[in-house]
Amino acid sequence: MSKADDYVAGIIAGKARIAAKAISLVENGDSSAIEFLKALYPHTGKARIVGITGPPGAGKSTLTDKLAKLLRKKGKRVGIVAVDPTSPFTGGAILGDRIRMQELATDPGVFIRSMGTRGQLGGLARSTHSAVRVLDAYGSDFVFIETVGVGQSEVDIVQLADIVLLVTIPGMGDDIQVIKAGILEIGDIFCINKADMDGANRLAAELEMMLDLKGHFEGLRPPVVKTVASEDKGTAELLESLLFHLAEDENSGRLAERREKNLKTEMLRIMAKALENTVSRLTEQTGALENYSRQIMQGALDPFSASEKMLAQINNIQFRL
Ligand SMILES: Nc1nc2c(ncn2[C@@H]2O[C@H](COP(=O)(O)OP(=O)(O)OP(=O)(O)O)[C@@H](O)[C@H]2O)c(=O)[nH]1
Ligand SMILES: [Mg+2]
Repeated sequence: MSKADDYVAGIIAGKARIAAKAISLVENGDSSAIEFLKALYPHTGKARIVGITGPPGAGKSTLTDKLAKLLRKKGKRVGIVAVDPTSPFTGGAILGDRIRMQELATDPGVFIRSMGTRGQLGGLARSTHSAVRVLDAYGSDFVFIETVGVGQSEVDIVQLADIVLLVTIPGMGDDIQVIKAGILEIGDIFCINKADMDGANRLAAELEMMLDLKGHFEGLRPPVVKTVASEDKGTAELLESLLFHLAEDENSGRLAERREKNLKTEMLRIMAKALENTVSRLTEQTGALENYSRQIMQGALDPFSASEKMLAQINNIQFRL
């Protein structure tokens, strides 16, 4: 049995240690990971992938913790990937999240993983996609991906998740402006957390009004749900909304449509990455950049023709995570 087969067998047998090791390989960009990811793919697709995004400190982790506990009561297995854009560290724990999710961390039906984005500005960790696939094959019924909603990460999470829960909080002043500028397109469910603070009702009314104005929705109209995550209030209703939305999307075919669309984006990303990797290896190994730039400087060539020549030398595409 190959190493890849060992990983696949361990992951689908629900062995936490092997799943953790597999995610580490993926995080380290180990090219051997591609082998087991290929073999793992047929074992994926069962988990529902839930993106949770919103401003820093909005209560995303607290909400995830509560939703996960409710799902555990229903006998569901839960995977959680917390992406921390500020952390250069990977594999380890984000202390705050671990504290907030301490009880969950000892539950064998829950797998929690924190990932740093390694200095990539915005966006998901490069390996988030693959980590989610591992947790899917591992037997999670739901995989939550928590990201801080800054710039690119919102867009990225839409391209990965089956459903996106957008968390907002009252009292952020012009925050609603941010919502207007495109957030409306991203959330499938709007959660107004910290509803114990002033302004929650007004924020809810404003959101509903903006949804009225938008008028047209590809799937269900996004519900607006108020919660106080720290007191576990409204969280059961939030979960209801989430499950209802997912069921509707599945029945209407929208879930499959969305997954297909996301797959296209993923393939484009894989190919772009592979070409970039192949080009940089080629130019490093052959010193072609130096050669050609010299020729261009001497007036013997132009950058397009030089690039054409270099690309023509590629006979083997090297994939990278
Ligand atoms: N008043 C109030 N505080 C809350 C509520 N939910 C969470 N908190 C508190 O808000 C703080 C931030 O909560 P987190 O769950 O860490 O928020 P987060 O969005 O995951 O934060 P980052 O991951 O750092 O962006 C914690 O101190 C929570 O206890 C709520 O509904 N009301
Ligand atoms: Mg958090």
